[in-house]
Amino acid sequence: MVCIGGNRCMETVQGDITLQKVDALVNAANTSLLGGGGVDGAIHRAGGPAILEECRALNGCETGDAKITTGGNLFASYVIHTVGPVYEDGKQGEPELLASCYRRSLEVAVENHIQTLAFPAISCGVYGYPLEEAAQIALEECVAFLKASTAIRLVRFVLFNETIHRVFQNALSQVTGC
Ligand code: AR6
Repeated sequence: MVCIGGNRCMETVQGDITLQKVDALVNAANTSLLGGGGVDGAIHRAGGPAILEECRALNGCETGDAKITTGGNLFASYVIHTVGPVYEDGKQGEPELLASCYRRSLEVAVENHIQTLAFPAISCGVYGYPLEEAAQIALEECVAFLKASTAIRLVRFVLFNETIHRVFQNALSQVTGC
């Protein structure tokens, strides 16, 4: 775990995001917000139909933006749904859009008085973002946010397998110098 300014911490763990005991989970959704596979499917399955019902009222979400629902049956009280970019060649605005997912998710968290949250590796599954680049962007954006704001106490990255976990762990050390 790496802490910034004494009380804002970041960590990487390997595991299933749906089991995390934090205030909010971030979901790697699609623009319809009506569910899908991967982490999106897992969150909707674990949280139950209340999440989808709330999502229907949100009118979708643009790539790079984030919207919030409650957490249904999850331990987490909220789910922040963000939409990562589909990776093409890295020259279609993908880095800015991916950074925006993390920033907007953290902004929505602060607006809703959320203090602890868990992120998956947004865009690193079906959307095909190269892992090292995605991890660097994710960590840089979150570190910058925690340096500028005291509202969030914990950002946990929950990575589904050992390879992705190692990449995010290295990026955390590199970005923070710890
Ligand atoms: N906990 C943590 N990470 C997970 C879990 C889980 N339970 N399940 C999968 N992952 P993806 P994307 C990891 O494909 O690339 C959906 O259909 C997975 O190993 O879920 O942003 C949406 O509806 C990978 O590292 O999201 C969209 O259509 C990471 O989560 C599309 O996929 C993200 O993989 C979004 O694609």
